Amino acid sequence: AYPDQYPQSGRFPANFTWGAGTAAYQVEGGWDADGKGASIWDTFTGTDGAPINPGMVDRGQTGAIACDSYHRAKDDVALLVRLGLSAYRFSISWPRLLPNGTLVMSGGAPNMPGVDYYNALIDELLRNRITPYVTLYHWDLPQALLHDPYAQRPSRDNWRGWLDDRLPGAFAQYAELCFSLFGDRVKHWITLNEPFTFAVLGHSGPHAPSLCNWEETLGGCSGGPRPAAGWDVYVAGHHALLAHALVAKVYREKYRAAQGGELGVALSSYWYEPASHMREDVAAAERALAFELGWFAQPLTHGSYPRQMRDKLGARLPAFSAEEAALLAGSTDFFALNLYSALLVRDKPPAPGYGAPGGAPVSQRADCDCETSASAAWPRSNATWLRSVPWALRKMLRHVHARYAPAAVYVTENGWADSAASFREGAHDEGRISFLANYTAELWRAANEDGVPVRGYFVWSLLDNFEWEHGFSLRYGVTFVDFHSARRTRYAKTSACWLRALATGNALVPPSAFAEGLSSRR
Ligand code: GBH
Repeated sequence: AYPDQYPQSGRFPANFTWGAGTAAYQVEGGWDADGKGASIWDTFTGTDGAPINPGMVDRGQTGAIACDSYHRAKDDVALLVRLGLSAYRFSISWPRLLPNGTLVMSGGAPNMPGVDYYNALIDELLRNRITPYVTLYHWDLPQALLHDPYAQRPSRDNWRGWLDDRLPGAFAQYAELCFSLFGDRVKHWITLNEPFTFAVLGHSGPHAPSLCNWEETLGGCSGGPRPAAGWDVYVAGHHALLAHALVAKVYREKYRAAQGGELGVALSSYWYEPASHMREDVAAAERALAFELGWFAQPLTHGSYPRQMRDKLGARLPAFSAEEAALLAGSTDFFALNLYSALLVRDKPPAPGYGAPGGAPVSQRADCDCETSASAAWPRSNATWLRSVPWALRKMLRHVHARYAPAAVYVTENGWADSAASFREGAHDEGRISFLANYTAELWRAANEDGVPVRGYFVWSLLDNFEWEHGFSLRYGVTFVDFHSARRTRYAKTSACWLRALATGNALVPPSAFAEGLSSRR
């Protein structure tokens, strides 16, 4: 429900950006169309014929076709137009442009059909006055940059993906290619989507390449003096930061003057709320935030890791050289926040012998010395991790404003999961409307009452799509996609209609007002 104390009306600042988001692997399909190379997700899901990493993706589903957006980009733009949105956040598939990861390994030139695809998408958006917000990396690393035992074609030079210190250079080369190809029309770049997620879930969890698990299969990950999960995630995160820093340097030195664009990194984090007023729990909640948001936000702002991380991790946390620190500090032009939910935090001292040889195994989650939980009062979505905690958005925005003082903030993702696979046009996804209405009310308060310089908000997602390890079982779209139809037919959910009212009115839309509008139109 929409609480009584929420504003019943409220305009957003003029020129506020309302958008929706997707990511290449989640919607494009066309996994090997027209010269595209395999990504680590193609391999991980078994699309390229490699053995599937057992049990990783729900029901063995893959993004081989997904929403077929590779062939239906015009339909997607038409949806955005119908929604009255002024911006579209999508990502570029690195192996669609560079099938083998680098220019040299890809024969010295980008894959032209891939270039054509993104040119056509960008031009179609601009023709419809929709501003592209382009993510360069949303987790689909070229398989060629990762030597792994499951790949059909192991990489030539034993690349180690994000654990490889050559990766930042390879990424900067790919990013520069994108600037030179599309930067005349794209002015908003998100270099990386959620480095936390791909560093942690990709190197100790259920996301590709799940390298730690694979090395475990080969006998490399279990115990020993260097337990991989406790080191690799921080190495991967470090390389992600260095990759962004290199890209920012290239953009500023060679493209910014001519193209006039801006760069950001989309950072995800729960809001962490102390479970009590006890000093230990308050400190634990700050620590939890430092280990998720601060891990990336502080280097990007100040060129250093949070004190709480350095204190706890010692040698497990890589260090920045003075030069790297200088490149990183202030390397974003806007703060991009993916915010969904919150957790309650209690202090939890480490198990005896934690991290010592033979002691309890280290993990990124355990490193924080926190115990987290969700309140039973927070409504559940169909995703276990995602409950509706609207005030989490306002608290997080205030925190970002106070701690990092960015010139501009965009909420680059916020959304709700349902799972009903049977509904059609007009289906009433009340849960999503309630979630979005409450969160946008908190967004409004942050902008109007707290002075946070919020410039835009992107719903996740434009479409139901391939939800990573959950396959197609979780649906985040304001648009329903019929994955059984050959055309991947799209149907507007009721939330699409609500979103249209929000975006075109540039003002809050309480669910009750929306319901009245709906029934009076019938
Ligand atoms: C976004 O991440 C992604 O950018 C997007 O691709 C995806 O479709 C969308 O979420 C919906 O899931 O056990 O606590 O580690 C959101 C951030 C980070 C939230 C990983 C879930 C895993 C649960 N996600 N997290 S946890």
